[in-house]
Amino acid sequence: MLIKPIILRNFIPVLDVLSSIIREKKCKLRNYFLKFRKNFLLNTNKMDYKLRILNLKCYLPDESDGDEIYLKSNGNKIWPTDAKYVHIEGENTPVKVEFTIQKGDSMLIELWDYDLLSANDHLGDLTIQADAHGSYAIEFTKKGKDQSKYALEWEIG
Ligand SMILES: [Ca+2]
Ligand SMILES: [Ca+2]
Repeated sequence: MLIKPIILRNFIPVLDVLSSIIREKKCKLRNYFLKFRKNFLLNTNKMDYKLRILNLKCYLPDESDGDEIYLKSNGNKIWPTDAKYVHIEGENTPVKVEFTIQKGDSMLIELWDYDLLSANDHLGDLTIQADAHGSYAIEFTKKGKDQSKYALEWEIG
């Protein structure tokens, strides 16, 4: 009859170790769950928007015989896609480029004039802010002392 308590007593440290392992695993599981929940919430708050750049409006070109215009974003040329530039003299020019943009994100658009004999002119910048669906038009903020006046029209859907 004495054997039983002795065996049981020897088991106690084993049980302690087991219970601490279980506690630790539970903690890891809980952390994993919390991390998953956080990522899930982050992902559901993100939303893809479709950005369509519609038109480039020129009210006044920089050069008297018109500008050789192209658009850049993040260091890359985004328009025109099939030529070096588009010759613009003061008109409404369809741009028709599309991007996927996430809600809340912004995109800086640079307006450039190509020059054959000198460095290209950075005519202006504007920021597209993807906050809500709708149609927008903003004038480029000028970078230099040129006389140009351009605006961009886009749509977020
Ligand atoms: Ca120029
Ligand atoms: Ca030029």
